[in-house]
Amino acid sequence: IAAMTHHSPEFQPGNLDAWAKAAAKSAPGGDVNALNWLTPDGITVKPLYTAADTQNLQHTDTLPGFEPYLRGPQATMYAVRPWTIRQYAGFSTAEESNAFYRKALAAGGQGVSVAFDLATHRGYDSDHPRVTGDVGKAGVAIDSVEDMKILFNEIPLDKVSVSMTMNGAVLPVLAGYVVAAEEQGVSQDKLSGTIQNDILKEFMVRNTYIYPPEPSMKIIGDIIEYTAKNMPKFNSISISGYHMQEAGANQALELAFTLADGKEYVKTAIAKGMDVDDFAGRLSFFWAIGMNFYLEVAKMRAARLLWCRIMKGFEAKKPKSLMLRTHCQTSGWSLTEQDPYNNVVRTTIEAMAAVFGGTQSLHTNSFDEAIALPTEFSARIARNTQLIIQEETHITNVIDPWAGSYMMEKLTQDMADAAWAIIEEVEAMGGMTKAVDSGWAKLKIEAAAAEKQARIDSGKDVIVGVNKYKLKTEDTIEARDIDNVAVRDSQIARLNAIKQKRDAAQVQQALEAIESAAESGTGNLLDLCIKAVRVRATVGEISDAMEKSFGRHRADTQKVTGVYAAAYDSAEGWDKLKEEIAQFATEQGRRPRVMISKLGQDGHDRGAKVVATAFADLGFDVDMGPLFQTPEECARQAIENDVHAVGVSTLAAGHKTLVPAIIAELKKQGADDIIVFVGGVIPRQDYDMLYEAGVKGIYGPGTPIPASAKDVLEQIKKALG
Ligand code: 3CP
Repeated sequence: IAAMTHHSPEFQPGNLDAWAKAAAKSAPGGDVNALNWLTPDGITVKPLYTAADTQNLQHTDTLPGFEPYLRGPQATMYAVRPWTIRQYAGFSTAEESNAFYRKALAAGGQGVSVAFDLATHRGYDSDHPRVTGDVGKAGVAIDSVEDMKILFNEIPLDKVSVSMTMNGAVLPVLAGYVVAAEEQGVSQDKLSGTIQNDILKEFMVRNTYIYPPEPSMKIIGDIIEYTAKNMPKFNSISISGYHMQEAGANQALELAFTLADGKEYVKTAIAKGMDVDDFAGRLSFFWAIGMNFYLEVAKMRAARLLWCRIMKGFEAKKPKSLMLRTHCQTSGWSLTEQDPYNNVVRTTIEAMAAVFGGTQSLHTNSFDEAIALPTEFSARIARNTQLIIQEETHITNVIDPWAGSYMMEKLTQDMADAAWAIIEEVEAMGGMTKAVDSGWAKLKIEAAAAEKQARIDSGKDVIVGVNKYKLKTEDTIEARDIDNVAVRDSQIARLNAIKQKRDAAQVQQALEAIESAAESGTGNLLDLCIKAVRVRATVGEISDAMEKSFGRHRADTQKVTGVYAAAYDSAEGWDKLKEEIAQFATEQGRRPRVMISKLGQDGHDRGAKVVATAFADLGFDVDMGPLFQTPEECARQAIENDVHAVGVSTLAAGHKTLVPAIIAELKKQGADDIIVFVGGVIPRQDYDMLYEAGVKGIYGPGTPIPASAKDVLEQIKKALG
């Protein structure tokens, strides 16, 4: 029988040489190699894989639940318990967000994931003058434990696991959650959940830091220490590659930098005198899952392989210390404003990659997120995407179903090798803190982002509905709008009420204890913050107490050059535009000068950086405003630098407040000849309002940069008469 099956008379299988000859007949230029895809990570993906590709791989005979956990951290994975459906949400007030969570849990959501507003992230109370445009936008406003208690009202914190995406104001927020639970009758040892608490990536990409790197790392050490001792079920950190990919990193870069960040946190905790096995089991990870389907599955498998290798390097012994557990979120960046229902399809494909990759928890984006915060309707479709995969498809019955695929096994190894090479490069620099401090890591990601944008703008990378198969007219869809003024007013009223009722002397004492611990480096800061929150100290007050000795971090605004131009290879329009800009310079005696600015607490600067790079490559004189400017500061800098135009990049829904404010400031400071244009995430229904306020150009997601640059040049010329 064996002989019969091996030499089946039913077919003649052919061999690789014969295949190459047959394939060459239809391959471009008769060359099979022309069918290879060189990924942005530098990995060659071939059109065909065979047993020869997996012959020497060590990991292919391993099992789920066993070292190196490549096939999954649990022996049974989804066959026993599928991943947690954990949808990231939060907006406006604690009352509204609480109502949203409760409805979501009742409709199939399985965990809570809190999005805080940018004022909270950056450690400001809602009454701070720097955050007028940010309160309640892009997340919920939290000023004190009273807000936290409302946020979790009737959500049993001993049963529902809660993830909190917080990095800057991580101490007062985590303390607020602990005290809210305490006042619900739930002790610390029963709390299960995760705090993001990953500051290194903030300095690279997300920018919601408060303090400089060194004290920030001390805070992380204190949190790992406190939770290991008192909150054994709580994941002390969610080491995140997500924001790196969102900022432009390819998969290998995301994987490498994230694992290297993880190494740095492990070193920090060990340096505090902790035993690696006492905390490593509660380190968790977070990946972005974009449209490179095969690469994403391979990335997740490779991540587990490498983390096990890294942790063995630290001599970790417990299985939980060696296994990488992760949350995933489908890519927000991959969503398009154009033809937005396509985003349901994109998100489904990405969710499948996360599931095939073996995620422990998943957020699927809503289709309208390139436009605004999700509506009830879009959030339902997003959640149902996961419920359908879990309950209708039978995908969950098989563990690590891509195992044994020649392609997937080889790609997993290739991805691991590509990332490991970068990790070694980082190690040679002295570790991730150094790589981040020097700006090297950030520039690597920004260069990848500029290259990607150039590939899209020149049509090499296809995005349906954006640079191919475009609709002639777009229907507007319903978008959620937050009345930021009303949220701010109600937050300020509650803050004032708390300040009147509490014992001021107790608060003062608790804040002084934090201040002196920050100063001396002794004592556990989370422990002290919990004590301060109990007596009703606010997020802003606690953050200020530490800022007194830690200081506030200011980032350099370096930018890459030449990368966009090198990757943009549709020369025709490009060269003509460069000539027009050169001609402008001849006529005016100087090049057109633009200032690209970020206003308010929105630190998402991928778009701003890519635009700045591309405009500079075209011949504009480009100033990059620092992050977190107020309109008044921005206007002053624009006038001092004598720019022709200010381009505001806005991604966190602050545009309706901040854009009219910058125009008013320019006028007030006597410079209404400086034109203002806006780019980023702006619902169509807000366009008229912005034009009426005096904006000269609005460039939404998907606008090719050369097109916006040409328009800006025209507007500058018009303004000059
Ligand atoms: C699971 N369990 C099992 C099995 N599966 N036990 C036996 N057999 C199985 N097959 C057990 C686990 O060991 C665990 O128990 C428990 O069930 C829960 O499973 P889990 O896999 O740990 O799942 P979960 O509690 O959901 O935790 C998932 C991780 C956590 C570990 C990833 O960190 C997490 O929830 N992260 C979410 C992070 C997040 O939502 N971030 C939002 C970012 P034990 O614990 O007892 O072992 S939103 C950012 C958006 C962009 C921005 O930043 O702006």
